[in-house]
Amino acid sequence: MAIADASPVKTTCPYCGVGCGVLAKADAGGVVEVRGDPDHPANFGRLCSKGSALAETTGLDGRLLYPEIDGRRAPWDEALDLVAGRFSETVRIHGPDSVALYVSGQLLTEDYYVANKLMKGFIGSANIDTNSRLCMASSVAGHRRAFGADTVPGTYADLEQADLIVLVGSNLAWCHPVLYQRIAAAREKRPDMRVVVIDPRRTMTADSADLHLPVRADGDVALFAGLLAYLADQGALDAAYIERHTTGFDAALAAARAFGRMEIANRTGIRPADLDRFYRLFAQTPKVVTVYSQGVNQSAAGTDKVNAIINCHLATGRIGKPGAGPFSVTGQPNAMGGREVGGMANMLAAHMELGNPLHRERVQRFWKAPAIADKPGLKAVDLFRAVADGRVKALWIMATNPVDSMPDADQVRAALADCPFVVVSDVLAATDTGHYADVRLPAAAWGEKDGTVTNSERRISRQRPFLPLPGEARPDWWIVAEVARRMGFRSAFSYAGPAAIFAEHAALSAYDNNGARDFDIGAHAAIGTAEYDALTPFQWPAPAARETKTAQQAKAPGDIRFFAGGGFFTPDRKARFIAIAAQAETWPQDASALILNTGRVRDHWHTMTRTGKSPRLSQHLAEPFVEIHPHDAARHGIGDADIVRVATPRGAILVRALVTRRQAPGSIFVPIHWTDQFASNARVGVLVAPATDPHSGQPALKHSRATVTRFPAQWYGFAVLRHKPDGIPADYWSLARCEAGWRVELAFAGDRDWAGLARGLFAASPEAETLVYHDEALGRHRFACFEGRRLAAALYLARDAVAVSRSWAVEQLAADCPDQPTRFSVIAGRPVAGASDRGATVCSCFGVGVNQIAAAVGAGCTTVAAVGERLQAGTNCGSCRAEIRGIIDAHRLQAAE
Ligand SMILES: Nc1nc2c(c(=O)[nH]1)N[C@H]1C(S)=C(S)[C@@H](COP(=O)(O)OP(=O)(O)OC[C@H]3O[C@@H](n4cnc5c(=O)[nH]c(N)nc54)[C@H](O)[C@@H]3O)O[C@H]1N2
Ligand SMILES: Nc1nc2c(c(=O)[nH]1)N[C@H]1C(S)=C(S)[C@@H](COP(=O)(O)OP(=O)(O)OC[C@H]3O[C@@H](n4cnc5c(=O)[nH]c(N)nc54)[C@H](O)[C@@H]3O)O[C@H]1N2
Ligand code: SF4
Ligand SMILES: [Mo]
Repeated sequence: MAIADASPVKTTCPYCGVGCGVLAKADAGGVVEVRGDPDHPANFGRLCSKGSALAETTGLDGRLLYPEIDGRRAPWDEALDLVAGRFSETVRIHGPDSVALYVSGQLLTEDYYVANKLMKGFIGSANIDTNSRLCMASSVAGHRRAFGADTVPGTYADLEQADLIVLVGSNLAWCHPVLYQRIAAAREKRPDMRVVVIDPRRTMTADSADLHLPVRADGDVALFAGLLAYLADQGALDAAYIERHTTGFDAALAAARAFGRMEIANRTGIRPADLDRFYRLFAQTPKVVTVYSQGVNQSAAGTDKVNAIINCHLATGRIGKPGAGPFSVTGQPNAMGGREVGGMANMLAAHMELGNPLHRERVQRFWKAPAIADKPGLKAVDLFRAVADGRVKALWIMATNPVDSMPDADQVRAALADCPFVVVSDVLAATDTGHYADVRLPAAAWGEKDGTVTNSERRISRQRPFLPLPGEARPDWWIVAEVARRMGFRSAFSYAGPAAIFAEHAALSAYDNNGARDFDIGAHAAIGTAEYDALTPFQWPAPAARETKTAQQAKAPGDIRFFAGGGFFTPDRKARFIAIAAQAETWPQDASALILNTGRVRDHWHTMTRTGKSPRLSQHLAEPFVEIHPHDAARHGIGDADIVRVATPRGAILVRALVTRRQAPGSIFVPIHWTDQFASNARVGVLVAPATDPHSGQPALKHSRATVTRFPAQWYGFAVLRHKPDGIPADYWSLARCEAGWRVELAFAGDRDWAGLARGLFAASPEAETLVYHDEALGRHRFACFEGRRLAAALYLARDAVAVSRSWAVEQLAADCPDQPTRFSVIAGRPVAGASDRGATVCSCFGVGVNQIAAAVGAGCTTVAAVGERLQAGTNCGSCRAEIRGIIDAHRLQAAE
């Protein structure tokens, strides 16, 4: 993948909050190449599987290229006038709180800034919330409780300098893979470094840890309360730090002690010996970083979990020091930028407080705004409730797909269907949310858009375009500004480009600041277009030279960490310990129900609007599934690869069973990625209750109660198709991109007209030749359709799971089939585990399958490096190394048996 001639553009990966630098370019024919930017301090050239496959996601198939009103193409002027008119009219008749924006951590900072400004300063309501509410609102609330501001104290380098890394509710190997790789590289250099993973599931991240604590769902508060008490008992506190820089320690310790050993054992479900091992390790290791993510945030006790963790770091003074601190890693590429512009319903711009009249007055003065929101707006779950009951009458959704990603997702869908006016800005024409839009606005996508993002370590990087704007797509900031201007706010939204917006944002961060607020990038307040275009990644704070007073004074020059020497953003400049009482366990005690945990897989991103376009990324896990422990599977009569109905009082979905001991008994895991665009019925949001954390309003997306039953499938099917099928008449189906087309899994509760089904799916041309094979006795039907020398489509049906190798079948779409023997071999199907069958993809960079790796291991490759040498697997992005190690270990176990 050499990028030669034309110099590539330095930009940033649009996926996770690691914020890796990417070198990208497109040739004259539009062929895109990407690789890691060796100069970017987040990744130093590394990329994960998703980042490496970015070039496969920039095609225009499925893009929304023109504005649409009620499904018909409309000129921009008409669409913008309509949106501005309806919003203005609704505000005039029903007041500012009758309209709302629902935005996203995938907007650029400039887009986000303009949307927030329009809503809070010009419409005069704080009804702007974001999918970040589902993502890290609990971390924000926890930071603000403890530090007085939403400050992430540490940096990525701390992960390499630490002697102990504790990963809480974080599947770093899959979700922040480049950070995981940085840790893995540091461990190779310093084998004494320890990693502890606290997660109910045995994830790929847990596989490579020194200690995995399979905590019971939401046992984290008890676990860290136990740690605080242990630290006090063992004399492992930093009394000087507590005394000088904090308040509330005694109350926090008393609350922690109130849990007691028994209670902690019950709530965590962890063996006391393992807990002690972890507590001892933590107490004895000064350089410890605790990384946490959605297993912490997405909980009814999310904010308490965050503060339970921070309490332990404050108590040991392990914060803001090299190799030590609590570290909330953010999910989306610009979650942090959204926090900086104050894009949530309870925040104000530039880390100012909506509840503080001085701050409100200051922001209004700076914006020269006619109004300023004077109370918090509705948080995501409440926002959609207000849409449902008619309080919100006009809603504009940008860069997020709430019909899939919200809890109680069918209620969200119904609310949108009933809402008088829905606008959706998206890059794709068909999404589950866009379906309910009155107006669809085509946004610029990654590679086309131009602006900045902030990663998890407060580093601001440019996203730069290397592709032209297709069709009539426009940047999100432009769309918002045009609507604002048409609502009558002309001068405040007359930006020449993103540089002007960024400069205004930087100026506001420094306005009346003087070190009183953490977020200060005043050094860039006068930035011009040329400097903006040349801007290299930098971390905040970056105050203008004259402002390096007060709070910054405590720091050594160039020190980019916070709080090692105190200087918190509370009125007394001290951190606050939070006394956390045990919450009553309120789960319904339905013995047959299992805890439903939800989350991510390695190679897909959220609702698959981008990764679903990549053949490589779609091969790792090609179907929606439920992970279930063998005991629970047996108890409910479920076998591996059965279709399972997972149900809660809110709804039911159909997914494939993946029976595995990685899942703890009593709980199941379903990934979040499959939407109505890719599966018959697998939107897990439909099942999840809209319970929220009382402090942050973040929904408890990892903890519902669900039942499982085997779906009584009589027939199973598998198809490969050159063309995307248009409507699939099966009780269960799921669709995935592959190299030369699409692959489809199917299941049926009863008999069908199989020939008719094949005809419908194939939609073949009249010249096509179809071969057919029936075996009534064995219960098999097979159809293969050829156009010229190529296979156009094949369908395999069986009474049991179809035993045809998926990787082999997918390859046949691209193979040459000139004569009857090769055509009959397609109909015959290569059985699973056949000699040259690659098996399910493990390494998506080089398309290496599980069977190939197993064969290499069998032939003597006993290390990940040796497998890499032979097959290349794991040698590019490294995201699959944990899986390769798993295959080696399994082989070793087998050999020992
Ligand atoms: N491949 C991939 N990477 C991504 C994304 C993606 O879609 N795909 N999305 C990005 C985004 S926006 C985000 S927010 C991050 C999320 O990154 P992560 O938070 O790492 O991912 P999740 O899979 O949501 O959840 C993490 C883990 O929390 C565990 N967990 C569940 N309940 C509990 C509990 O009570 N206690 C503890 N300790 N753990 C629990 C789950 O078992 C799961 O393994 O990933 C980012 N990176
Ligand atoms: N049950 C359960 N639910 C969850 C989670 C969970 O763990 N469990 N995780 C939650 C979390 S942490 C998150 S972050 C959310 C993510 O959930 P969503 O934000 O709903 O998911 P995405 O697929 O990222 O949606 C982004 C949308 O924006 C579009 N888009 C992409 N780029 C642009 C752009 O530049 N401009 C515009 N206008 N549109 C663009 C995409 O096509 C897509 O439709 O899901 C949340 N929901
Ligand atoms: S870790 Fe992967 S997904 Fe995240 S920013 Fe880096 S390349 Fe992109
Ligand atoms: Mo997220």
